[in-house]
Amino acid sequence: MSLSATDKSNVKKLWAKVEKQIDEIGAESLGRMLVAYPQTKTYFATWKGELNVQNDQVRKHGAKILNAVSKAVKEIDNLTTALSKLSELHATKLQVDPGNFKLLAHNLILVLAMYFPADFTPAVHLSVDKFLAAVALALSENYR
Ligand code: HNI
Repeated sequence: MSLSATDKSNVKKLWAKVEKQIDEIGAESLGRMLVAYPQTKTYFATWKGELNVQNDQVRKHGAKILNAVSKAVKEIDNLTTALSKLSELHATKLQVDPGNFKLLAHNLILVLAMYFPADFTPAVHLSVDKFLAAVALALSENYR
Protein backbone atom coordinates (compact mmCIF):
# COMPACT_ATOMS: atom_id res chain seq x y z
CA MET A 1 0.00 0.00 0.00
CA SER A 2 1.74 3.19 -1.11
CA LEU A 3 1.13 6.76 -0.11
CA SER A 4 -0.50 8.96 -2.73
CA ALA A 5 0.54 12.57 -3.32
CA THR A 6 -2.61 13.59 -1.40
CA ASP A 7 -1.66 11.36 1.52
CA LYS A 8 1.78 12.92 1.71
CA SER A 9 0.39 16.42 1.52
CA ASN A 10 -2.28 15.68 4.17
CA VAL A 11 0.33 14.28 6.54
CA LYS A 12 2.75 17.18 6.01
CA LYS A 13 0.05 19.78 6.51
CA LEU A 14 -1.15 18.26 9.76
CA TRP A 15 2.42 17.73 10.90
CA ALA A 16 3.22 21.43 10.66
CA LYS A 17 0.73 21.80 13.54
CA VAL A 18 1.85 18.69 15.38
CA GLU A 19 5.42 20.02 15.52
CA LYS A 20 4.37 22.95 17.68
CA GLN A 21 3.20 20.54 20.40
CA ILE A 22 5.42 17.63 19.61
CA ASP A 23 6.60 16.78 23.14
CA GLU A 24 3.08 16.92 24.56
CA ILE A 25 1.59 14.79 21.79
CA GLY A 26 4.42 12.27 22.09
CA ALA A 27 3.94 12.00 25.86
CA GLU A 28 0.17 11.55 25.49
CA SER A 29 0.54 8.87 22.83
CA LEU A 30 3.13 6.76 24.62
CA GLY A 31 1.39 7.22 27.99
CA ARG A 32 -1.94 6.10 26.59
CA MET A 33 -0.40 3.08 24.88
CA LEU A 34 1.16 1.96 28.16
CA VAL A 35 -2.10 2.35 30.09
CA ALA A 36 -4.46 0.92 27.46
CA TYR A 37 -2.13 -1.95 26.45
CA PRO A 38 -0.30 -2.82 29.69
CA GLN A 39 1.62 -5.64 28.02
CA THR A 40 3.72 -2.91 26.37
CA LYS A 41 5.09 -1.94 29.81
CA THR A 42 7.37 -4.98 29.79
CA TYR A 43 9.81 -3.14 27.50
CA PHE A 44 10.27 -0.38 30.06
CA ALA A 45 10.78 -2.56 33.12
CA THR A 46 13.56 -0.39 34.57
CA TRP A 47 11.44 2.76 34.65
CA LYS A 48 10.21 3.96 38.02
CA GLY A 49 6.63 4.58 39.14
CA GLU A 50 3.33 4.20 37.32
CA LEU A 51 3.94 4.24 33.57
CA ASN A 52 1.30 6.74 32.52
CA VAL A 53 1.03 10.14 30.83
CA GLN A 54 2.24 11.95 33.98
CA ASN A 55 5.43 9.89 34.33
CA ASP A 56 8.60 11.87 33.53
CA GLN A 57 10.41 9.04 31.76
CA VAL A 58 7.29 8.32 29.69
CA ARG A 59 6.99 12.00 28.77
CA LYS A 60 10.63 12.27 27.72
CA HIS A 61 10.57 9.06 25.73
CA GLY A 62 7.27 9.91 24.07
CA ALA A 63 8.84 13.16 22.88
CA LYS A 64 11.86 11.26 21.56
CA ILE A 65 9.67 8.84 19.62
CA LEU A 66 7.55 11.56 18.10
CA ASN A 67 10.62 13.55 17.07
CA ALA A 68 11.72 10.44 15.18
CA VAL A 69 8.30 10.34 13.50
CA SER A 70 8.82 13.99 12.53
CA LYS A 71 12.04 13.04 10.80
CA ALA A 72 10.11 10.31 9.00
CA VAL A 73 7.58 12.89 7.79
CA LYS A 74 10.47 14.86 6.29
CA GLU A 75 11.72 11.72 4.56
CA ILE A 76 8.31 10.42 3.60
CA ASP A 77 9.61 9.29 0.18
CA ASN A 78 12.40 7.19 1.71
CA LEU A 79 10.91 5.69 4.85
CA THR A 80 12.75 2.39 4.68
CA THR A 81 16.17 4.04 4.41
CA ALA A 82 15.31 6.79 6.88
CA LEU A 83 14.17 4.32 9.56
CA SER A 84 16.66 1.56 8.87
CA LYS A 85 18.90 2.23 11.90
CA LEU A 86 15.92 2.50 14.23
CA SER A 87 14.51 -0.70 12.78
CA GLU A 88 17.73 -2.51 13.52
CA LEU A 89 17.82 -1.14 17.07
CA HIS A 90 14.26 -2.26 17.82
CA ALA A 91 14.82 -5.65 16.19
CA THR A 92 18.14 -6.61 17.72
CA LYS A 93 18.97 -4.65 20.86
CA LEU A 94 15.50 -3.70 22.12
CA GLN A 95 13.71 -6.79 20.74
CA VAL A 96 10.39 -5.01 20.49
CA ASP A 97 7.68 -7.18 18.90
CA PRO A 98 6.79 -5.25 15.75
CA GLY A 99 3.06 -5.70 16.49
CA ASN A 100 3.58 -2.98 19.09
CA PHE A 101 4.24 -0.36 16.39
CA LYS A 102 0.57 -0.69 15.45
CA LEU A 103 -0.50 -0.15 19.06
CA LEU A 104 1.48 3.05 19.28
CA ALA A 105 0.13 4.22 15.92
CA HIS A 106 -3.42 3.62 17.14
CA ASN A 107 -2.88 5.72 20.25
CA LEU A 108 -1.16 8.45 18.28
CA ILE A 109 -4.11 8.66 15.89
CA LEU A 110 -6.45 9.00 18.84
CA VAL A 111 -4.37 11.82 20.32
CA LEU A 112 -4.16 13.62 16.96
CA ALA A 113 -7.95 13.44 16.64
CA MET A 114 -8.27 14.95 20.15
CA TYR A 115 -5.76 17.74 19.56
CA PHE A 116 -6.86 18.69 16.04
CA PRO A 117 -10.58 17.92 15.76
CA ALA A 118 -11.15 20.35 12.90
CA ASP A 119 -8.17 19.16 10.86
CA PHE A 120 -8.73 15.49 11.47
CA THR A 121 -11.27 14.87 8.72
CA PRO A 122 -11.95 11.31 7.50
CA ALA A 123 -9.62 11.94 4.54
CA VAL A 124 -6.80 13.16 6.79
CA HIS A 125 -7.42 10.28 9.17
CA LEU A 126 -7.01 7.84 6.27
CA SER A 127 -3.77 9.48 5.11
CA VAL A 128 -2.29 9.51 8.62
CA ASP A 129 -3.32 5.89 9.14
CA LYS A 130 -1.57 4.90 5.89
CA PHE A 131 1.52 6.91 6.81
CA LEU A 132 1.82 5.30 10.25
CA ALA A 133 1.33 1.85 8.70
CA ALA A 134 4.20 2.67 6.32
CA VAL A 135 6.34 3.80 9.28
CA ALA A 136 5.53 0.55 11.14
CA LEU A 137 6.43 -1.45 8.04
CA ALA A 138 9.74 0.41 7.61
CA LEU A 139 10.53 -0.12 11.31
CA SER A 140 9.88 -3.85 10.80
CA GLU A 141 12.29 -4.17 7.84
CA ASN A 142 15.29 -5.38 9.80
CA TYR A 143 13.48 -8.13 11.72
CA ARG A 144 15.01 -11.05 9.91
NI1 HNI B 1 10.99 2.94 20.29
C1 HNI B 1 13.94 3.66 21.91
C2 HNI B 1 11.60 5.54 18.08
C3 HNI B 1 7.93 2.48 18.85
C4 HNI B 1 10.24 0.59 22.67
N1 HNI B 1 12.49 4.32 20.07
C5 HNI B 1 13.60 4.46 20.85
C6 HNI B 1 14.38 5.59 20.38
C7 HNI B 1 13.71 6.13 19.31
C8 HNI B 1 12.52 5.33 19.11
C9 HNI B 1 14.12 7.34 18.48
C10 HNI B 1 15.71 6.06 20.95
C11 HNI B 1 16.78 5.37 20.16
C12 HNI B 1 18.17 5.64 20.66
O1 HNI B 1 18.36 5.75 21.87
O2 HNI B 1 19.06 5.70 19.80
N2 HNI B 1 9.98 3.81 18.74
C13 HNI B 1 10.43 4.82 17.92
C14 HNI B 1 9.46 5.05 16.86
C15 HNI B 1 8.42 4.19 17.10
C16 HNI B 1 8.76 3.42 18.28
C17 HNI B 1 9.62 6.07 15.76
C18 HNI B 1 7.13 4.00 16.36
C19 HNI B 1 6.57 4.90 15.59
N3 HNI B 1 9.40 1.75 20.67
C20 HNI B 1 8.23 1.72 19.99
C21 HNI B 1 7.31 0.79 20.62
C22 HNI B 1 7.95 0.25 21.71
C23 HNI B 1 9.27 0.87 21.72
C24 HNI B 1 5.90 0.52 20.12
C25 HNI B 1 7.51 -0.74 22.72
C26 HNI B 1 6.26 -1.07 22.97
N4 HNI B 1 11.93 2.23 21.98
C27 HNI B 1 11.44 1.25 22.80
C28 HNI B 1 12.38 1.02 23.89
C29 HNI B 1 13.45 1.93 23.68
C30 HNI B 1 13.14 2.66 22.46
C31 HNI B 1 12.23 0.02 25.02
C32 HNI B 1 14.69 2.12 24.56
C33 HNI B 1 14.24 2.98 25.71
C34 HNI B 1 15.33 3.39 26.64
O3 HNI B 1 15.37 2.85 27.73
O4 HNI B 1 16.13 4.27 26.28
